[in-house]
Amino acid sequence: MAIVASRYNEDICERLLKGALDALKQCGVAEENIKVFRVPGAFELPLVLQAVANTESYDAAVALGVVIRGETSHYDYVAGEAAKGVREVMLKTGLPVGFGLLTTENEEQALARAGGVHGNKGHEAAVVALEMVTLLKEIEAN
Ligand code: INI
Repeated sequence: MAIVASRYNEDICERLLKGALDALKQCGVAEENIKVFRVPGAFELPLVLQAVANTESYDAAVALGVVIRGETSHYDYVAGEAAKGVREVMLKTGLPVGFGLLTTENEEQALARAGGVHGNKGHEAAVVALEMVTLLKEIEAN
């Protein structure tokens, strides 16, 4: 399992990363089978996910990042392109990617989804990535 995590809004992203690592541990994934790659921001997630997919060494990946709306339209480009890019990598390479990218209006909303009252989207994304691995294997076996 590869985890690609953004450094932007790092404190919150670290909480997502902790959630993802906890989920993988709970699901029995050994630490030596988890590799964490860091990218500067969410915009860079797709390229690194594509590089991960191209190694053919990983069953799945988890994409983690936090995009918080600012005063300009930059948010829309970063969040939109990151989401489209992740989908494109999945469809072009067949690598399942758990999508743990928070896109929120403010820091409070992000914190609520990074181990706060709305759960931890990193944890959820990791569980989804594992579920997709099983599902794709099931389909291939039939
Ligand atoms: N990257 C993020 O992950 N979150 C943000 O909120 C953000 N904002 O607001 O600008 C952000 N920008 C950086 C972007 O992802 C790229 O790293 C940068 O544009 C260089 O390519």
